[in-house]
Amino acid sequence: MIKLYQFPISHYSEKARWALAYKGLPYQKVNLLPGLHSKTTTRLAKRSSVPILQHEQNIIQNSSDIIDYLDQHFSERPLTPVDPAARAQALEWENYVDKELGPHVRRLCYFTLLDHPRLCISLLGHQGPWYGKLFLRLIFPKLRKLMYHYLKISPESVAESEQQVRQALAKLNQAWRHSGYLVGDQFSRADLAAAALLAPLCAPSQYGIPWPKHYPQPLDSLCQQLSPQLQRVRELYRLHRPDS
Ligand SMILES: N[C@@H](CCC(=O)N[C@@H](CS)C(=O)NCC(=O)O)C(=O)O
Repeated sequence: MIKLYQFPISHYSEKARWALAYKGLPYQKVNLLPGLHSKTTTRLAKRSSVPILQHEQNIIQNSSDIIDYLDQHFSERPLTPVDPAARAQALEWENYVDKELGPHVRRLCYFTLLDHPRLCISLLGHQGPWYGKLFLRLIFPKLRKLMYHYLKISPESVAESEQQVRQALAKLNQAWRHSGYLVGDQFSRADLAAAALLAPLCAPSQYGIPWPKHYPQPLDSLCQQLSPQLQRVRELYRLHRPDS
């Protein structure tokens, strides 16, 4: 049985969920609670981050390593192109969005969410342990401070992140214009990574989180403004993201 240690809210976890769903692989989700997760994750792997995949004796941490592993062990519906040049291109896109997009989307979201404890707790504690939301309520002021520190949230960094997300969206949309896919004319891990890491800005239902109808401000305005540039993300979800 495959197990995925994850946070339902995490967009890097969503990369792994999407890869598993795309391949039609059954798996068990182990939903950890942010703040208490590192007890479990550091017992399993080197770093504290999720996602972590457990399969037979193997433990794989890091979303791109998880996609590598799944393609190596479950070759049907590959996400990594076979042609070496296309493969290199897909990995380059994935590395770009992992490093230059994911952290900025996350910072923009938490900048708003951390000012709205009820909503934030309902997302962070979604489908976690029974005591999760109570625990998060009790530690929220401390958690908020820690997350501000961990995500390096400040007015300057938030402005910079908005700029980075706009730039990345322009670059992705330029590339998507040719065939609708980042590499050749087929869906690959490049599209999966870009769409999963942008998903919190357009709240697709397949992500599996009870998104609010509208985010509080200023995140809602930003999402409204970016909505036309997120069109391909919504399409990729519709075309290639099965429910899981
Ligand atoms: N490069 C990693 C990034 C994973 C990551 O940043 N995970 C966050 C959640 S979105 C996390 O686990 N943060 C808590 C921690 O690092 O302890 C990947 O692709 O898996």
